[in-house]
Amino acid sequence: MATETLVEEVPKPVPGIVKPLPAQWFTPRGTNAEMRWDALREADGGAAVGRHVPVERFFVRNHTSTPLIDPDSWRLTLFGTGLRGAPTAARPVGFSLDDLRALPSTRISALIECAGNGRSYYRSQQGQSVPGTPWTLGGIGSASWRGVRLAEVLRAAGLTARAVDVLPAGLDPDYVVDGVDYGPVRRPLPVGKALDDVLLAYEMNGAPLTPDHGAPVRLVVPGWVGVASIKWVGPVEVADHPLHSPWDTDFYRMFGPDHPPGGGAPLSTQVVKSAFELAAGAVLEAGRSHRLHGRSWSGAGPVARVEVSTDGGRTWRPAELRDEPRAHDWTRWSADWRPERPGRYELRARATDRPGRTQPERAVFNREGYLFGAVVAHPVTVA
Ligand SMILES: Nc1nc2c(c(=O)[nH]1)N[C@H]1C(S)=C(S)[C@@H](COP(=O)(O)O)O[C@H]1N2
Ligand SMILES: [Mo]
Repeated sequence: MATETLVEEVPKPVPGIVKPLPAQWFTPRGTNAEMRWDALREADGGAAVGRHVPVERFFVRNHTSTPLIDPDSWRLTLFGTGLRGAPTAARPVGFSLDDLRALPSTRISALIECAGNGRSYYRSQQGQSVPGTPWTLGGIGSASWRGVRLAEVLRAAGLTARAVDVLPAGLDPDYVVDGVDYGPVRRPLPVGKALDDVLLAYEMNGAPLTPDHGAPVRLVVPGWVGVASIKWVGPVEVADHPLHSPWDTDFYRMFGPDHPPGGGAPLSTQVVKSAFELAAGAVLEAGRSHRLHGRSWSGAGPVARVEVSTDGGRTWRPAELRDEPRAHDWTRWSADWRPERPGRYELRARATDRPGRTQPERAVFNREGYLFGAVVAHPVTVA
């Protein structure tokens, strides 16, 4: 009947993600939703998104699906040989959400960026085919996070000097591929990083975490690949010996001819990247001045400088930095461009971080297509 047709539900673009995913903000990618960079800046100089990406526009990377967890019965449970008395998983040290909120809180600004962000450019720029989610550059977002330092909770749980690894596990469904059950998403963190700057976050941009981003509590591991920032964290093993999971042995390491036999070290620090707040293939008017906007970031430290090329990489000029560069967050920048002649152009942005790492012309191939940090060619048409 006609009326039924009218109320027919539009299928959700990504099953397993709870929040709406409007097409003007997101590109669906399997179980994930990529942020559209052109959505950070409305057309014709309209309102821009600030340094932090609003929660409703933040990218989502789910191995399976977003679980709905009751915050009242939820517990963070710590156990293992790295804690005093070596509590077992069956009799762990438990913290409720109220317990965590009663501990001193900390607020940080930090990026979450998928290790596979930019993966599609291995194929489109380097002719190398890699499996996995074909992200462009939108597998990233910056937010303000509030929570309690993991260090605080580890100490309260009886951390000993012999602890070496911490293994937080998610409460989302087990990750199953081709009939192999890898168990819940979990990944070891060396105790040094765990004690340094890792947060158990319960707020994102000033509001309680939403289901898709890890409610009620997630890890935020500044500067590291996104998979370290375990969402929906529940059990945390703390051990006096190295811990492993498929996420540090099979996944999230570099394999291939340019890497050690058996694979490189588990991925940690993110590489330097840059992106324009512009759609690929955007059309710009000839004979007038345009202000190009973008953002650059690095897992290793603040951005030191950004250069922009509008002639396919032949000449470069400095972009104007619009933020005070900070570690673990992006720096916004702009550059003016007045293209006189219609035609196709390639824009490029190239950042250097304070430790001195500059985006290269090519990224080193690895079988899974992680850490694509090379300069990205951004096609536009001038008409
Ligand atoms: N429990 C759990 N934690 C997880 C994941 C997951 O699938 N399950 N995905 C990880 C990956 S690969 C990334 S990039 C980030 C994405 O965080 P976001 O969805 O809040 O953007 O969460 C990480 N934490
Ligand atoms: Mo990721």
